[in-house]
Amino acid sequence: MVDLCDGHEGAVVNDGDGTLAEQAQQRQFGPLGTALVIIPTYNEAENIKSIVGRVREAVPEAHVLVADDNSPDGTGKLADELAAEDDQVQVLHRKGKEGLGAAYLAGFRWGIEHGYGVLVEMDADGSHQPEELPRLLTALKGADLVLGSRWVPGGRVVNWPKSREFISRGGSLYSRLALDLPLRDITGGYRAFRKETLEGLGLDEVASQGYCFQVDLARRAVKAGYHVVEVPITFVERELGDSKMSRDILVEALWRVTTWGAAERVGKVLGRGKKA
Ligand SMILES: Nc1nc2c(ncn2[C@@H]2O[C@H](COP(=O)(O)OP(=O)(O)O)[C@@H](O)[C@H]2O)c(=O)[nH]1
Ligand SMILES: [Mg+2]
Repeated sequence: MVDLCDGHEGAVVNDGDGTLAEQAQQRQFGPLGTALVIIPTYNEAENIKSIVGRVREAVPEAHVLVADDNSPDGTGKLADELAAEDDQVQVLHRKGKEGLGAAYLAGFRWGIEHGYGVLVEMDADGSHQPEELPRLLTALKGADLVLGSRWVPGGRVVNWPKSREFISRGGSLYSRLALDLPLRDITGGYRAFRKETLEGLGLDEVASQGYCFQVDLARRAVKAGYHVVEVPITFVERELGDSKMSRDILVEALWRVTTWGAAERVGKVLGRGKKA
């Protein structure tokens, strides 16, 4: 058996001069509670059984919450069947398609209310390999938030069209520069949060719907001073079902990131003015 719990090997703290890593070493991190893996779904009937099975096998102590937006293809019903057979699988049925961000927010709230100590984000389509989750959870022992990262050394993508890689790399680079974030993969959606971290992010004010939801949470975590670690992952493009990525989602991301970046710069200039 491959030991995936191989300490902090491969974990990267992208803070330039190492200050944050040093501070984190001096900090005591509390024990991790039970993990809840939240899987948002919209039309993932072909993938749901496989992904839930893989999570249960890779991390048997973790629980799974499928957050389904009333998928017309019956994903919610299939998830109910899995939940009926397994006490560690639950389903959150939502009224209709409201976007990835809203599904995760509902899942986080459900998980916190039900006493989970770690909340994990994972796509349903197999792009985020459950077999890599132990490495994320191990890194979380010494961090507030762990990002599965395609764009740190050791991270990679498999079967992704060049166009998607370009958009993803560009999105992370633009977010990194516009928002001054010391992170490489800012748009990725394979993450593990401590409950306390989520509670400190002001989730009630998060309005982002699509993929910029991920940028929004990363930005809030860094600004709040949380210790964020990136762990390399191998992202595998889906083989079954369709991507929900759309032009609207990209436009929302570009618009919001630009607005946040501009607001921060104005804030800094005004702050400087006040001190002078
Ligand atoms: N509940 C819910 N899940 C969604 C929604 N949009 C996307 N997802 C899920 O979010 C995950 C990532 O979406 P995907 O289409 O694979 O995006 P891509 O990997 O960027 O092409 C998948 O598990 C989708 O089923 C939504 O509006 N609601
Ligand atoms: Mg996908």
